[in-house]
Amino acid sequence: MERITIKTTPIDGQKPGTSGLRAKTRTYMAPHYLENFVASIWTAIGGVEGKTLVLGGDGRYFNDRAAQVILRMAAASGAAKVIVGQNAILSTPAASNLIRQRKADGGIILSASHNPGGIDDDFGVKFNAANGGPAPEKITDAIFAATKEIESYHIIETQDIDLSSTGMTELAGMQIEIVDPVADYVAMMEEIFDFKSLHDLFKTGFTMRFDAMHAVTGPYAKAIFEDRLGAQTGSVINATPLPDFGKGHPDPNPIWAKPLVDLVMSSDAPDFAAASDGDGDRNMILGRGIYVTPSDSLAVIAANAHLAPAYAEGLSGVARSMPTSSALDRVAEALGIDCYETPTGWKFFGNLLDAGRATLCGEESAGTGSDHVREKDGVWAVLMWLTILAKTRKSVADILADHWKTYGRNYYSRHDYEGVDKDDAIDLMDGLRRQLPNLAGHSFYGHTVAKADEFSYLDPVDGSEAEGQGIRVMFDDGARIVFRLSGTGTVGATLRVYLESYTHREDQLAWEPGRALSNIVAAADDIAGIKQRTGRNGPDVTT
Ligand code: VG1
Ligand code: CO
Repeated sequence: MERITIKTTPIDGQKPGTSGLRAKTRTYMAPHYLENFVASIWTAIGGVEGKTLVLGGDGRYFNDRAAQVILRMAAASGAAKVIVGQNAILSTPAASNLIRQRKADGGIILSASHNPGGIDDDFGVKFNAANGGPAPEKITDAIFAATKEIESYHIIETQDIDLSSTGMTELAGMQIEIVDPVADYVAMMEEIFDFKSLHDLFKTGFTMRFDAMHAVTGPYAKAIFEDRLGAQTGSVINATPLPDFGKGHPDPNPIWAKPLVDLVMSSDAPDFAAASDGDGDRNMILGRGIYVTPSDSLAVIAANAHLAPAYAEGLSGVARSMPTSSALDRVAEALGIDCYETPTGWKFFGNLLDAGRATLCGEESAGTGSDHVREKDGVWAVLMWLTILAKTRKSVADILADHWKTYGRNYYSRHDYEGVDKDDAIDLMDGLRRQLPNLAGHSFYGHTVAKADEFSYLDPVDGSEAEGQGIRVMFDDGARIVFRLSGTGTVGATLRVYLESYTHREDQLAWEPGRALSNIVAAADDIAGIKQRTGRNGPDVTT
């Protein structure tokens, strides 16, 4: 066993995006790519000497190899200890929990989340700080700066460490603690929720289907829903994590989890269904005959959070990403609490959660979470819904209908144009930017623009600023269009168009979303010239 120093040169484009650095797996496997990035993380956080880190990932192709490299690099740079999930597996929320529980100095999560996995698909690495949350921009900027200057890195030359059973081991003086990836997480959920009342719900014959999409949540979901709460064996499907997610796209939405949506729309529908993504931080909620949009799910959870023991005393405040619908704002108003609007990406919620300004937060992209960790948490969101169902004994459809009656309804849809030429996408955004000063007062299909701007965020806790976070066109009737480019893709550009309209008229609460949004969709194309600039006739993915 020998500590060696390897000479290297900077690699272009190692800029962390919305959630870590994502790239094609083959890119990550190329000489020095992973090592350069990891060494740059060490540099950005002032080295790892004497520090304790958490390490784990969603089990996708190359997860196991990357974990070995990172352990050898941590040991070579003097880390005191790494706490690693068995077989290098940890869901993202479980990793966040471990960092906090063990008071670690930070952690590395190996995941490209909802992106497909496999040698020809995507891989990713993300650094989380000591609060358990994704590194804020101050740190990700420092990581990127370090990738541009790196000249060498240190690594131990050794055999692979056996990570297949729990316990303690050691590498060149660094302790390695291999932990059960599920146990601590289940213990935390038992503290937040009333498992007995959820168990009682299943005893009534309540049926559920959870699709783990061959990703990381399978073992977590089986342990909680089937083993602890008494859901029928087989309620959790696609429960075995696979390196290529069974060649699926582990993104819980009506496109990629279509079989589950088809099931709830059929005569065999269970009472409740849900799915999670590659790394276990996203969720999709379904009831018999109904798909719950993530923005509505967030609002319903906020309105009913007090039903779960951990939130019985109420919420200090709530937060949502800017493109998320304002359904949450209406709940916050009724509760008399603050509602913060942040840029896309969980890293912007960390300060609000740490400062106790927000208890609950969420994004339109199927992410919901609370201050129990510093990541969004798919299984937690499902338990929140089960709690609401257990305490109210209403159906998912009735819960939504009642919610809309009380607060009005924000119709919502997101249109994604994937693999767009990068320059075309940049031109489209520039074109929008140029129109901003002149849009107010113009009418499109009966909706008049009240205000148009480019969103920027001033963090109320540390005063940091984030600019260029999406173009917003707001109409005087509560409708809104947001345009932004994705920061998680690995090829070309993805244009995201977020569409929203609002009604409180009782005769309009049960429309098809397509009908409620058709004018807004047409307005978006008129304003941005999507068809003309991208050559696309319609979105690739609609959620
Ligand atoms: C997307 C979502 C964003 C989410 C991010 C990471 O980012 O829009 O809301 O936080 O993915 O989620 P973007 O930049 O592609 O729009 V995950 O589950 O992929 O960690
Ligand atoms: Co994810």
